[in-house]
Amino acid sequence: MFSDKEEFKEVFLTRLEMTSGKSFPDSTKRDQYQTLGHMVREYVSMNWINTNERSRMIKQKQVYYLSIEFLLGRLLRNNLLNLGIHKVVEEGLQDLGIELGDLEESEPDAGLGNGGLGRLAACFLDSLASLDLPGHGCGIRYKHGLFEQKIVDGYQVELPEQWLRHGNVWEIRKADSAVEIPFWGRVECSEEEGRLVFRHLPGETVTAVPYDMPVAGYQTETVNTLRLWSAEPSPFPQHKNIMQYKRETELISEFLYPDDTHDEGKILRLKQQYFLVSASIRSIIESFKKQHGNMKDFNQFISIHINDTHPVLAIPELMRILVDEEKMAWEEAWDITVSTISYTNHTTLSEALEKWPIRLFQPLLPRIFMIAEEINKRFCLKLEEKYPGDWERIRSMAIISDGEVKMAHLALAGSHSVNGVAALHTEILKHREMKQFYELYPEKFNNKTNGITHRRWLLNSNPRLAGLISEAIGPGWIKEPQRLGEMAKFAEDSSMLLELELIKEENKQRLARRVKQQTGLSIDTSSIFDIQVKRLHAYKRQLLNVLHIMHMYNRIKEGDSHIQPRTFIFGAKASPGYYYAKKIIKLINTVAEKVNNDPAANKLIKVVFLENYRVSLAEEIFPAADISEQISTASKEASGTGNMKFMMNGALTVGTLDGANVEILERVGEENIFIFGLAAEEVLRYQQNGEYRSMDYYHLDKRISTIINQLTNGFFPYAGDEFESIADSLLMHNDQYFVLRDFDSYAAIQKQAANAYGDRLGWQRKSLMNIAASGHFSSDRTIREYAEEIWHIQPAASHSK
Ligand code: 26V
Repeated sequence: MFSDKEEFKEVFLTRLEMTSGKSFPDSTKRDQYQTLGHMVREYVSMNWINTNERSRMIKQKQVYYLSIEFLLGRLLRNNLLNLGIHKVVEEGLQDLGIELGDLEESEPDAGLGNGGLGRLAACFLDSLASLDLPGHGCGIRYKHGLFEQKIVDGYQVELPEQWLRHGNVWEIRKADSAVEIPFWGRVECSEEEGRLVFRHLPGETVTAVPYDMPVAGYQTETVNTLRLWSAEPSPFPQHKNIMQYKRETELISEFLYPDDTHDEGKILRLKQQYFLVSASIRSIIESFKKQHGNMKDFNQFISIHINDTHPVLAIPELMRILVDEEKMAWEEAWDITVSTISYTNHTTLSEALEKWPIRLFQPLLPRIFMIAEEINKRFCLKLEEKYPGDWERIRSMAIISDGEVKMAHLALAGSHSVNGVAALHTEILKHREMKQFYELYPEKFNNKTNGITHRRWLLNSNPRLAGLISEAIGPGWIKEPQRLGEMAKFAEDSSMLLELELIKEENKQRLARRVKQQTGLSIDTSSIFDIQVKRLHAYKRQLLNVLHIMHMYNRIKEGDSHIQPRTFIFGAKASPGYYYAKKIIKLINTVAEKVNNDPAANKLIKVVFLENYRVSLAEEIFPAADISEQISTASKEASGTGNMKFMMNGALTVGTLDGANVEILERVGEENIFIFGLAAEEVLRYQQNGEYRSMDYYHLDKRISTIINQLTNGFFPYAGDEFESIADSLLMHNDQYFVLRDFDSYAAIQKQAANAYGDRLGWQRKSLMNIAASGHFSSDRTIREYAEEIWHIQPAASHSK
C-alpha cells in the first residue's frame, strides 16, 4: 500500500471512510492522522512478525531494557522515515490537498518520562532497532504522561496530560498475555522433599496487561518491541470493597511520577516499580521457556538492563522465580541473576538515590523483602570475610541498614556491570560516590557515555541541514554517524559556511513563528539565539543564566551599547513540589516582562520562556540555536544529552567542565566551545574544606551586589518579597551551587561568545566543526558499546532494503 503513490491514496481514502465513518471532505485532521497511523502500524506488522519469528528460530540472545520512563515524543514522522515511506506518503497526501506536517501536529507526544533518563531510553530503542540488535523496552503505560505546563501570571501551573484521549494508533493490546501481580498478604513456609519452600499468599493481585508498540529501525527489517504494562483489576474477585480495589489498582499506571525530587505517595511508587519488574520478568521468562526450556541457560540468552535503580527489584524477583518456582539452589540462582542483570547509574546526587523504609517495603512485598534480606545477609558475610572487623564499612555498604533498603546497593551487589553515563561521571562514581563498591568490585565498573539518535535529532528535525550534509558527503552518515567527521573538510569553504548560516536563519524563523504564536512576542532572528532547555533544577543553574541577563540589562541601562543583540530562550518544567525551582520560573518570567517591555533594552535583548517544554517542541528548538547553555555546577550533571542535540545542530556550547561537556570539548577543540567556571575537582574541594563564602563575592563584586539587591528592593515593581528565598539561597545558605563563584567567568565567556558571533564566517566555521564532531555522540555508538561490552548481543543477519 506504500509502494506507489496512487495505491497509497486509494487505500488511504477507503480506510479513512471506513474507520471514521465520514466522507473525505467531512473528515478532520485527526481522522486523517489516525487512518495514516493505523496504516503505518499495519505495514510494520509484517516485519514485526518476521523479527519475532527469526529470533525464535535462531535462538538469538535478547536484551530487555527495563525503564520506568520512555520519553518517546511523536512517532509518525520517525516511523515514516525509518520505514522509507515518507516520500510516497507526503506526495500522496499532497495530491489529496493534505499537508503531512499538519497530520504530524495532530499526534500527541508520548511523554512518559521526566527528562534525560526517559529520553535516553527512547533514543536507545531507535538505535537498537536501527543496528539490527535484538533489544526490547519494558515500561509502564501511564494513562497520563508528564503534566502539561501552563504559565499563568509568570507562575507554573500543572494540568493533567491526556495523550490517550483519542487512543494510541501505535499500540496493540495483548490481553492474552496479561499476568497477575501479587501484593500484600503473607508468606507461607513448608517443607517439600527435604527443602524449605516459600509461598507468597497475596492479599490482593493486580492484572498487568501488555500493550506492545513496534520499534522499527532505520532502513532495516528489524522491528523490536516496546512493551508497556497497564494495571487493571484482577478478574478474580478478592475484595469486599470492590470500588476501592478498582481505584487503587488503576492508580498504579495512572500517572508518571512528575517528581524526581521527592517520593510522595511512596507506596504507590514502590507498587509501580514492582509492577513493572514482575510483569516484565514473567513475560521474558515465558517467551524464553517457549524457545529454550531450561532456566539454567537463562543468562546465555537473556540480558536484562535496569535503567537507574527504579527497576532494581528485578534482582530479587528473578531470584524468587529461580529459587521458589524453579527450585534452584540459591548459589546457582544468584550466579544466573548477577550475570543476567546490568545497571546504569544516572546521578551522583546522593539525595536522588532511592532508599525504601522497611516498614513500607516489607508488608507490600513480603517475599521479595525476605529475599532482599537473604541477599543482604550473604553480602554482609562476604564483606566480613574481606574486611574483618571493619564494621563501619560493612554498615555503610549493607543493602539493608538503618531501617531502609538501599536500592543502589542492591543494584551494585546483584548485577555484573555498573556504568556511569559520561567519563567524568563514571570517575566520580568510582572514586567518590561508590568508592567502597569500586574497591570491592572493580571489574563491574565501566563507562558508557550517553548518546542521542541522530535520526530524530538531526535527520528528522533539521531536514535542511541533513540535506546539506548528504549533498556534501553522501547519505552514509545516516547509518554511520561517525562519518559526519567528513564535514570538517569544508571548514574553509565559504559557500558551505554561508549555506549553514542560511539554514540556521530559516530554522530561527520557524522558531520565531512558534514564539510569536505561543507568547505574542516578536523576536529578531539576526540576534543570537541563546537557549537553555532542560528540567528546572538548582544544580542546572538556570539562575546563573537569569542573573547574567539582569546584569546585561543593567549594562544597557548604564548606556553600554556594545552589546551583540541576543534572544534568551528558556524551556523548563519544575517538579510540582519543588518550591525553589518554581521560584526560578517566576523569576525568569519577571525578568522577561521587565526587559521585553523596556524600549531602552528590548532592541538589544529579549527573554522568552516557552511553556510546556517537551520532545516535539525540542525538535523545533535545537535546530534554531546559536548558543547552547550547559552551565551546571561541575560534578553535578551526570552527562546531559541536550548538550549533544544542540551540538549536532550546529550550536556552540557555553558550558562548564561537567558531564559529557568534557568529552564535547575533547572532540571539538577549545577554539570551538566556550568553557568557564569551576572544575569538578575544585567544586569537590570546596565542598570538603568548606572554604567557599558566597558573601565575599557579594561584597567584592558590584555587579553581583546590584543584581542580588534587585531581587528584593522593588526593582521588579510587583514582586514584593517573591524572590527573597532566591536571595537567601545565594547569601544566607552560602550558595550551594556556586552561582556567585562562577558569575565572573560566566560573564566573561559570554562576552567572548558575543564577540565570536560578530565574525560571521568564523562563527559558522565553529558551528561546522561542532556538527562534524557530533557523530561520536550518536546513541548508535553508545548502543554498540553496550551490546559488545555489557550485553554480548549480536546484530541479526538482516538484509538492508
Ligand atoms: C536529579 C535530582 C537532583 C536534585 C535532587 C533530586 C534529584 C532526583 C533525580 C535526579 C535525576 C534523576 C535521574 C536522571 O534523570 N538523570 C539524568 O540522566 C540523563 C541520562 O543519563 C543524564 O544525561 C543527566 O545528566 C542526568 O541528570
